Amino acid sequence: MKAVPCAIALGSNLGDSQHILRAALVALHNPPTVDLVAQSSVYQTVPIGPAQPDILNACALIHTTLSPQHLLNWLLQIEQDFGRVRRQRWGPRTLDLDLIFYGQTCLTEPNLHIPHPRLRERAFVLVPLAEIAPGWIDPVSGQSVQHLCDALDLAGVKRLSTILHQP
Ligand code: PH2
Ligand code: MG
Ligand code: MG
Repeated sequence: MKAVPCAIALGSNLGDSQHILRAALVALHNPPTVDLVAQSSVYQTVPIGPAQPDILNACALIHTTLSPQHLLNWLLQIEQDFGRVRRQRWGPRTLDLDLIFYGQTCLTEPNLHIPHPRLRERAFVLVPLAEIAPGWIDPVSGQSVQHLCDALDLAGVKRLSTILHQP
C-alpha cells in the first residue's frame, strides 16, 4: 500500500507534559508503517471544556501504510502506554492523540470521524498545524489550514520555544 500523509494532534496536561509529548513522537515513529515527517513547536493553550490546567499541544505529520482504523488503534495504543485514563469527556489527560486528516479521506464510522469534526473551530489544533502544513486543504470545507486558522481567535494559544524530538 502507498503511504498516506496524515496529520496528528497531540495534547497533554498531566505529568511532565513536555517530556510526554517528546516521548510520544518517538513512539509514533514506527517505520515501515508510520514515518514521522514533521513536527510543530509546542504550544501552551487554554483548555476548551472543563476547568483544568493549561494544555500543551503540538501537531505532527506522518506518512503511514496503516488503514484509518489501524492508525486509530495505534494512536489509542500509544495513549494507553502513556497511562491515559478516561474519566471525563475533555478532561485532564497524560496524552491525547487525535487523527485530524488522513490524506483527503472523508470517513464517518461509529468510533472514527475523518477529518476531525471539530478541527475548524480549534485554534489549539490549527495553529500548530499551520506551522507544518499551512497549505493542506481540508476536504470538507475546501479551505487551507492557514485560511481556517486565520479565521479564529488565537488568544488562548501561546508558542513555547521548545523544539521537540528531531526525527
Ligand atoms: N482537547 C480537547 C478539549 N479541549 N483544549 C485545549 N486547549 N487543548 C486540547 O488539546 C483540548 C482542549 C479534547 O480532546
Ligand atoms: Mg482531543
Ligand atoms: Mg482524543
